[in-house]
Amino acid sequence: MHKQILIHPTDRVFVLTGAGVSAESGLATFRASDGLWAGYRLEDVCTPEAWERDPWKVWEFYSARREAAFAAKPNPAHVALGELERQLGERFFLCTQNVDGLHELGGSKNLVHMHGELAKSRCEDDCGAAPVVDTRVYGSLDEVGRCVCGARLRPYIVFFGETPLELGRIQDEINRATVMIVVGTSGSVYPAANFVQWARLNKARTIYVGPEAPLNAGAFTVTVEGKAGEALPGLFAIQ
Ligand code: BV8
Ligand code: ZN
Repeated sequence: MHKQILIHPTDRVFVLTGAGVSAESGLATFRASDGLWAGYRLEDVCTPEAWERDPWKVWEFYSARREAAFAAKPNPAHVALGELERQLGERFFLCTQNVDGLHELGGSKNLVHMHGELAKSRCEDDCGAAPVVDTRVYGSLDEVGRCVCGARLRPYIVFFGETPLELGRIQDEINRATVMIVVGTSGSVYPAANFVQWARLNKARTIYVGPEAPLNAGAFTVTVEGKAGEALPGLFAIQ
């Protein structure tokens, strides 16, 4: 059991999560040896060039991700974060890099998916139509749905080289946060890996939770070593 983290009545908590928070739900992370990138090169499935070059390869990868994510269950890490939000109300904000829906299933309500969501698709021509809920697991390119404008649907995913979603809202929430808790992310992708630096500039307490040190470990004042599903329940003492 780790030393508890005190959350004071004036604290505003910003939580950033990565693939590690879904690891105990059985979903592969990216950089583990048997991780997602082990089977695919990110250049082949998660860049605009990859989409132009071979849209089926992209849909094959994200259809497999949908299949896995929709069969997964939230784990105690998701539930603990849902509970923390219930206790803190609007003093809590969750930003996830994950595209699965496990935070919502774990009880989180006030969150943003800065890199998109598996359960949605969007127009490949960015015609202005809103993303659509789409949970289909496609078997071939000609099965892939069409936008109202007739263009092909692409995954509602932020590819490398594309701008993450809701950065304005994220920036506001970081500026207001007095505590930043980062859970289960290697700190290898930007701008998410910079959030902890922004929090430090605002004199926030910065806490990392995970089994191994992230690349940006030096930016954290407190490190809670362990799996999220074991370390998060009971970690926070709300004053
Ligand atoms: C942008 C899609 C401009 C959905 C993803 C050179 C230098 C610096 C930056 C760049 C550069 N060249 C290019 C860039 C920018 C680039 C980037 O950062 N590249 C990297 C490779 C260097 N970034 C971008 O292109 C981004 N856009 O920069 O636009 C801009 C910038 C600012 C403002 C406006 C415009 C867009 C990046 C988005 C790419 N899409 N996902 C999907 O397929 O899922 S990224 C994807 O990988 C994730 O979403 C996540 O963000 C990222 C990292 O993955 P992690 O979540 O950290 O997972 P990982 O496997 O790496 O680590 C798992 C961790 O869990 C480990 O630490 C492990 O210890 C831990 N763990 C394991 N088990 C557990 C656990 N923790 C807890 N409990 C456990 N049980
Ligand atoms: Zn369209």
